[in-house]
Amino acid sequence: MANRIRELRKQIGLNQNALAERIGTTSQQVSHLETGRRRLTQAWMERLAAGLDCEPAALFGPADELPPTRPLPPGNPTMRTASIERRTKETQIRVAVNIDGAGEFMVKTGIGFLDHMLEQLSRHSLINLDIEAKGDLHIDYHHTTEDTGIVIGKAVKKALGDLSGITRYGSALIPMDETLSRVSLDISGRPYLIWRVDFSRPKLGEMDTELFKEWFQAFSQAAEITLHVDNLYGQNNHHIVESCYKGLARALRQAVQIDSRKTDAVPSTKGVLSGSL
Ligand SMILES: [Mn+2]
Repeated sequence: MANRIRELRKQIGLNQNALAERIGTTSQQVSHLETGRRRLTQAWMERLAAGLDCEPAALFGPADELPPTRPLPPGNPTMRTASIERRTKETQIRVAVNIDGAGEFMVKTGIGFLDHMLEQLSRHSLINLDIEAKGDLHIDYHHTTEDTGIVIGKAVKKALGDLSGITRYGSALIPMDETLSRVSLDISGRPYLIWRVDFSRPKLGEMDTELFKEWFQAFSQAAEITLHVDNLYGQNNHHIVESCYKGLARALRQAVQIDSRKTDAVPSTKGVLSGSL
């Protein structure tokens, strides 16, 4: 059955890019959803309905029963979304995030293990994450790993805007079998990484284990987050790094949450989050 996404989108005067921005995905995904190349799951229907300002059921049905719609104001008043594209000689990366998502992801970096980690990040933070990266993998995985950290960090920062209403702090203790890791963070505007994680093997899959610190460093700098990552104990290198990504996800989920007791204020006695202490 054909859907009416395109029709509804045109009715409120949005192009594919604008709708993509609004729901935290790429225009290519919107195109796939419109043509049916991408399956319209319940979660996608809810995102699209929010972006199109209609009920999910309105995405289907005969054209003559279109519900009345009103033009939307620019930007999205309900969801914190952003997309960023970054091109260098080493990498080309597109990222879209929706902070108020459901942990849906479309991750393609060309590095299998990194995809696995970024999928965990999305799934456990509930931040929707679409990422497409093309990097100079024929050299090594360094640039692609670091640059995905930069672009995801930038997208998260952009989507969070002026930080008003956020909980700001988050922390998580994540066990995986024999491993336990702790992640604490402050969405402070002050980038800082403490990384106390050691690996006993140089590689996981095709990936150098030393690159994980590079990713966390890049992310914390670009997102302007103070981030402390400690592996308290553990033996299995896959568990060690995965527990760090899951910890980041869980801590972020807490910290980006709108604090219902103080929804409109920036959580700082300075009235602004950035720069000096
Ligand atoms: Mn795993």
